[in-house]
Amino acid sequence: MSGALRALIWDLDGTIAETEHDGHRVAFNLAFDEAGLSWHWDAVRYGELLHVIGGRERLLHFMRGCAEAPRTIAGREALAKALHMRKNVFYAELVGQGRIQTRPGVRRLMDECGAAGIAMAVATTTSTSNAHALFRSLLGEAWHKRFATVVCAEDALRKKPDPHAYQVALQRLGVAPREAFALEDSPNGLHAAMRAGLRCGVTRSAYFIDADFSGARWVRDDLDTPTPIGVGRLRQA
Ligand code: XBP
Ligand code: MG
Repeated sequence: MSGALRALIWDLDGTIAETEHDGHRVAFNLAFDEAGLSWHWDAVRYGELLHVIGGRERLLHFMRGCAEAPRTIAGREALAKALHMRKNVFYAELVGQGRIQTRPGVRRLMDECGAAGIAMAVATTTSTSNAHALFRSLLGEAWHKRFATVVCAEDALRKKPDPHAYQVALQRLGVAPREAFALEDSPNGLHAAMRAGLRCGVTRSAYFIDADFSGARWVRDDLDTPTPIGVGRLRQA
């Protein structure tokens, strides 16, 4: 496989940055407060809900078992849509305040890929507005120059573990699955990458420390520990 690497495809939430506990979760709770709802997602509850991919889908799932939620499906869908929109506004404000940082080794590996001529893409199930707000905060106004393409929820309507986001990224990159490598933090993300035919390495995020990552090329706590993962290591994987 050595030398065949043409592209690195990054997952976003949990992989590039730990966005869930201090970002999305806090923003959901701010949206609940603003709407006058008594709901509050603590760290443990949010960890359970994270198995539902997509913020709007997560809200709908939560409402199904909640007495305070609207009784009709249409009512729940309308509320989920409204809350999700406000959550994303709060999220953009939070990341704009610099509350979220890149995980160890992320910037270093991005720089190495740039120097080695390896194209980079993002395949995420988060909303476009969230991805752009986060990248602006983490990487500055010129963040988009780093990536050949950024595939978000609006570009790939079937969410992980469906491989759609990765398939769209591969198509836009113009590379075959065997020429690319994916980085993920969650079992759903790993399965999405594998189902797209990609090799995938995992940097476990806080909510998935004990998860099963069978099928990953490697599983680590981050890209720098115990030794830095570089382009050479991705080529060999
Ligand atoms: C993570 C997700 C998202 C975020 C919230 O996606 O599952 O739903 O939790 O974002 P990934 P939205 O790991 O693929 O980046 O509210 O925009 O869905
Ligand atoms: Mg993730």
